[in-house]
Amino acid sequence: MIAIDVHLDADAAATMARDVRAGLCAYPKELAPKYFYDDRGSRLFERITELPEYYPTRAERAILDQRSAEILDAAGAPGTLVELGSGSAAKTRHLLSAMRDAGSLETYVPVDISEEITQRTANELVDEYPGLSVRGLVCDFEQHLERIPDGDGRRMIAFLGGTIGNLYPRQRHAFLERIAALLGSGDHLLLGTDLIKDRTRLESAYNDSAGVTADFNKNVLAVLNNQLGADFDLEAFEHVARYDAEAERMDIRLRSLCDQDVRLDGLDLEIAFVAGEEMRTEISTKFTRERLESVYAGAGLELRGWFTDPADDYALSLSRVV
Ligand code: SAH
Ligand code: AVI
Repeated sequence: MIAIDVHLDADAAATMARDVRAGLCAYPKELAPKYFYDDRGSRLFERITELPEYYPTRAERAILDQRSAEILDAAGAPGTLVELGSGSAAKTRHLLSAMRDAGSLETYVPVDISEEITQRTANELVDEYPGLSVRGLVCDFEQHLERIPDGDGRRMIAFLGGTIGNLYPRQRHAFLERIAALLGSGDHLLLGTDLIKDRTRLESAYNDSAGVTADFNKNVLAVLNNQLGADFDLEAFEHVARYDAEAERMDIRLRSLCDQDVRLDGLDLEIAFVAGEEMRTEISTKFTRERLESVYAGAGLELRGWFTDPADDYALSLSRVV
C-alpha cells in the first residue's frame, strides 16, 4: 500500500554543499528556501499555517473545503493525485475525500524534500483511506520531477500552499514547462497561488507576533549547522520580511546583528558578516489572474478553472496543456 522512493543521496548532499557555498560567497548573500525543511523546519511551517496572521492556508482550505468536488469534476475525475511539496497534506484530505466519494480515488503520490514528513503523511493516509495506494517520492522536485511514477488513467498534479511563489521567475518557468511535459492529454495541474493585496496584510503574515516565522527563517542556519558543520549563532541574526511592490513579492531575509565570522567545517569555508548585512533566504511571489495566465501561456499551459475564497485573497487554478 505504501512505497516511498528516496532520492536524497550523496548527490543531494553535494548539491547542497555547492548551493550553500555559492550563496554565501555571492554578494548579496543568499540561501535557497528548500533548505528550511528538515524535520524541525517542516514542523515550524505547520505552526505558521495555524497563525492568525497567516491567511493563505486558511483561504486555500476554505476553497478546497467548498469546491473540491467541482475542481475534480473540471479535471475529469482523476484516479491519481500527485502532490508536489506535499508536506503534511493537511488540506489535501479535501481532495482525497472528494475523490473517494466520487469513487475515483486510487493512488496518491506525495513528492517532498523532507523524508520524515512524507513518511508520516503516507502512514496516516493509508489508515484514513482504506485501499489507497501511496507511491511517495522524497526528492528535490526541481531536480527529479521526471522520477514521478507513471500511472494508468487520468492524473491531477497539485502544487498547493503557494510554494510556486518561492521560485524565481526563471526557475518557475522551467518548472512549469517540466510539469507540462508530464501532463497527458486528459491530465491537469492544480496550482495554489497567493494574490496581491495590501502591504500591511502581506507583511503581517510574514512578521507574526508569536515569532514563529522568525524561528522558521532562522532554522535554515540550524540546518547548515547540522548538515554542514557550521557554527551559526541563531541569536546573532534577526528576521526581516518586507513586501517589494515592484517585484510583487515578499522578500525574506536574515540580518546580522553584529560583525561576525562563521565557520562551515563541511565546506572548509569561513564567511564574514558585517553588522546590518542582510542575506535573502526566501521570496514569496504574489499573483493576479492576468499575470498567472501569461505565466501559464509561456509554459504551454492554458487556464481552465479559477477558484478563489470569498475575500479573493488566494486562488486555486486548474490548467492543462494547450
Ligand atoms: N503543501 C503544503 C506544504 C507547503 S510548505 C501546504 O500547502 O501546507 C512547502 C513544502 O514544499 C514543504 O513540505 C517542503 O518540504 C517542500 N519543498 C520545498 N522545496 C522543495 C523542493 N525543492 N523539492 C521538494 N519539496 C520541496
Ligand atoms: C511554503 N511557502 C508557500 C510559504 C510562503 O508563504 O511563501 C513559506 C513561508 N515562509 C514564511 N512563511 C511562510
